[in-house]
Amino acid sequence: MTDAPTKAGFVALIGEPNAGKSTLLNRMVGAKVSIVTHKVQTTRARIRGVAMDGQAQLIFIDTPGLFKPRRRLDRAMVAAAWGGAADADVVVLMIEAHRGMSEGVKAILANLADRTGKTKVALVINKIDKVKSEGLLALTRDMNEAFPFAETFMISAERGHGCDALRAWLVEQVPEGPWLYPEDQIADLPMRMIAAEMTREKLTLRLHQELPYELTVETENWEERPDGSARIDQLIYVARDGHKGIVLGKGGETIKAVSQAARAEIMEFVGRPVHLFLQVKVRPNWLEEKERYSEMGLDFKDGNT
Ligand SMILES: Nc1nc2c(ncn2[C@@H]2O[C@H](COP(=O)(O)OP(=O)(O)OP(=O)(O)O)[C@@H](O)[C@H]2O)c(=O)[nH]1
Ligand SMILES: [Mg+2]
Repeated sequence: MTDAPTKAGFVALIGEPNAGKSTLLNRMVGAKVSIVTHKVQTTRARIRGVAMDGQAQLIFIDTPGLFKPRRRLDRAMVAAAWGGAADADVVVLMIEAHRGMSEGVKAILANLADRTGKTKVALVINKIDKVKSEGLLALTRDMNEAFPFAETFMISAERGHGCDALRAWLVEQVPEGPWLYPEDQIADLPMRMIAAEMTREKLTLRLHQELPYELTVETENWEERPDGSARIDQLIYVARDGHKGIVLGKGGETIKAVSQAARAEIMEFVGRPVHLFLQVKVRPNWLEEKERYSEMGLDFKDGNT
């Protein structure tokens, strides 16, 4: 085994919002590096997670969901998703078993050949735990008639079914070559950004409707203390006055619960005590500010990609 040559390559995960891309990335990496919620448009930027499999290193690129962009943030997210696909050695298109060939999936298929060129694309039908198996054959056939997928997998990213077969196939696809990340590195996002994402996940889980979309979280300050703990200050930007009150909650109870949940998760990730301080700021124009985008790792541009 150790005599086998090393391999390394990039696997881009694309699909509609909520398909389960981040769930699959976390499963492959074996740790939570990308946030997951039941809401659409959770992932905003390209997030890389590194998975080791014997002598092979698979670098999974999680991308924001592909959908019809309307606003600037939408456009930046969709551009980041297609950009991730363009950079990869293998592309994985994830669809949801119970939703099948939706309008959104058809829209992705229409662009897939142009965007992926000669790169191999695998079809991954996710959430098979939600459906009876009979329908899956017809879905597989229809999808493969619409696009020449290199392979089709049926999985449950959440429960793990089918994930080993997918991983083994991906290992076969990536080229021989030196590893691109140290063996023990699992993500290439800076810690301050992962910590901000964890807080954004807790906010998204607690807040309703459009609000999660209208806020962003940034780590302002990260201070290592002599006692081995870390003090982390984060800013939550909201676009409207009224949103600040909602984020704080009655008597500050919402922000308190968010802070506790985020702190616990950040602490588990960094493996030492964390003191987390959250502050909410109203910034009506943050969705149009270049700096907010660079903090999220997105390009600030107005193209119609
Ligand atoms: N039942 C079931 N639910 C799943 C499965 N995989 C993911 N989910 C759920 O689907 C929802 C969306 O998962 P995400 O991983 O955030 O989806 P995503 O594709 O990254 O979504 P965006 O970041 O918004 O594009 C979450 O509630 C997951 O728990 C699965 O195999 N079965
Ligand atoms: Mg995601």
